[in-house]
Amino acid sequence: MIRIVYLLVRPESMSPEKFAEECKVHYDMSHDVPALYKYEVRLVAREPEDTHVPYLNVGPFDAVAECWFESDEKYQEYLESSIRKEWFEHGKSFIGKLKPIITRDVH
Ligand code: 3ML
Repeated sequence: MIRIVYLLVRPESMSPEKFAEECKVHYDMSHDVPALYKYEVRLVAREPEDTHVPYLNVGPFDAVAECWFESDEKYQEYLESSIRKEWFEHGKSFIGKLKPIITRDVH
């Protein structure tokens, strides 16, 4: 499984409420994107700093998302799809900045 995590920052001019609404629209749209096995987007609710190990300050960001793909072939199919391109157009309308992180299994 290919899994890509994203940190999302809302545009400076957009309210948190509008950003939350657009995240929901983006989540609903994800169901029509071919070869995307799963998409999740979650709003940042709190960022506790009282960690048991030294705190890493990252951000600020407003949401965390993840895309799952079953294989490299499916990922290619996703990239080539016109519905995926429309989805990204919607992304451009509410994502101010994006930090992608391609993750891999521990073993
Ligand atoms: C890549 C993506 C990260 C995310 O949250 O949504 C997708 C598509 C997009 O950026 O519009």
